[in-house]
Amino acid sequence: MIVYDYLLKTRNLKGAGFLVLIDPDRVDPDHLVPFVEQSVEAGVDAFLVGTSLLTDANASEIITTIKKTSEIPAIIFPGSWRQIAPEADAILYLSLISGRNPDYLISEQVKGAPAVKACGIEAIPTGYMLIDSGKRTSVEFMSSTLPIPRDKSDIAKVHALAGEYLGMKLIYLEAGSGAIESVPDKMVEEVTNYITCPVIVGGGIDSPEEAHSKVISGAPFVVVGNHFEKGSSRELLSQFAEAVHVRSSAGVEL
Ligand code: 1GP
Repeated sequence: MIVYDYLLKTRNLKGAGFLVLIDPDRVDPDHLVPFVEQSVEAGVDAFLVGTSLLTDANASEIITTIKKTSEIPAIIFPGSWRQIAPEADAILYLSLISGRNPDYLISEQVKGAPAVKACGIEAIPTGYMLIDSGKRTSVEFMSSTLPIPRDKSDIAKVHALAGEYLGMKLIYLEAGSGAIESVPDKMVEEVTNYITCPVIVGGGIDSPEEAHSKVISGAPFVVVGNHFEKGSSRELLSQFAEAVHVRSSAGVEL
C-alpha cells in the first residue's frame, strides 16, 4: 500500500479524509484498543501518531497496538527525528516552512533520513505551517518561530505555494494541539484555492460542525486529536467522520 495514494483516493471518494491524532504522551494505554476499534467502526481514514514538535516520546508501542487492532494506516507525525518507528506505514516528513529556524527546516530531517531509509517506511514530504491560534503555543515557543497571523491569508498562500514548488506532497495548516482557535475558514479557502497540493488542517477542531466547515472551505483532510482525549465514543467519532465525509462513507481499498 502506498499511503499517499490511499489518502488521495480517500479524498476523491469521500470528499475529504478524517485523520485522528494519537499523542503517545497523552494516550491512556488501557483505552487505546477500544479507541482504535471505535475509530474503525466510525470510518476514520488514518491515524497520525506523534507528539508536540519537540519531545521524544516513543511511538513504536502505540503503532504496534494500532496495527494489531486495525488495518487503518498509522502515519508518524514526528516531533523530532527520534520518533521514527519501523512499525508505521508512513511518516509525514515535516519541514516547518512557516519558520526561519534551520533546525526544523532541515537539520532534524537530515538526522532522521538514515533511520527512515533503514525502516523502509514511506516518507511523505509535508510543508508544515504554524498559524496563530490566539495564544502562544508550545511549538511556537520551542521552535523559536513566529506563526503566520490569522488575518494574513496572503502570507499563508505564498508559503504554501513555495512548499508546493519545493516538492511538498502535502501542506499542513496547524493551529497547534488544543488551540483555542482553529485555522480560520477564510485562510483554508484561500490557500486551497491557490495551490494544487492537498492541504491538511488541524489544531483546535472540537466539534463535527467545525470539522465540516473546514471541508466546506476546501480542506481535503481534517485532523482531530485533543478533543477525543477529553472523552470519546463510537458515536462521537461517527459524527466527526460523517461531518468530514461529505461525499460518501464507503471504505477505500487499502
Ligand atoms: C495537532 O493538528 C493536530 O498537531 C491536532 O490538533 O489535538 O487540537 O485536535 P488537536
